[in-house]
Amino acid sequence: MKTATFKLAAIALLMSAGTVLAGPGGAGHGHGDETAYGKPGDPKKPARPVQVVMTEKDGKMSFIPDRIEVRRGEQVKFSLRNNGELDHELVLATLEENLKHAVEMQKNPDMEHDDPNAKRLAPKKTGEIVWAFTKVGEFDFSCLIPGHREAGMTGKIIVK
Ligand SMILES: [Cu+2]
Repeated sequence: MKTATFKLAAIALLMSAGTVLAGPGGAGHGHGDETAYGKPGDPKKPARPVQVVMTEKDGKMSFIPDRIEVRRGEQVKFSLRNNGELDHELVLATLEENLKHAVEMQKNPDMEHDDPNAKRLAPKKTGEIVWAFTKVGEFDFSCLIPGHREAGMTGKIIVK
């Protein structure tokens, strides 16, 4: 019951704040889904598998690993696993976008993501993100649930 209510609230929020919260490149506006940090991957094409584990220990939260190097043009399949006791998410973006998004999340902590660059997982659950890194640069992945990034849940992707 509770979850359903949250979901409805999240949907209502997403609808009312569409422009602010639109996903990568404002998905569905006709220019592909190319973003400053690449684009959603094609599951039919080969991808380098990368395991990322979400953990909590002694009040610290983290991603293991928290630094991933990628070659430009490489497609990566992130296999995510939440080993913690709380919900966690991985949101892939530029650092600037993630910091902005974190502020939105503080206002709407129950906001849920259904974007190709993000995945939220309940404890002990697994999930996947397939992403094509088409641009060189340093990018961010963070858990934007309020307090989690601050507790250490953030990492870097370096595309060379
Ligand atoms: Cu988290």
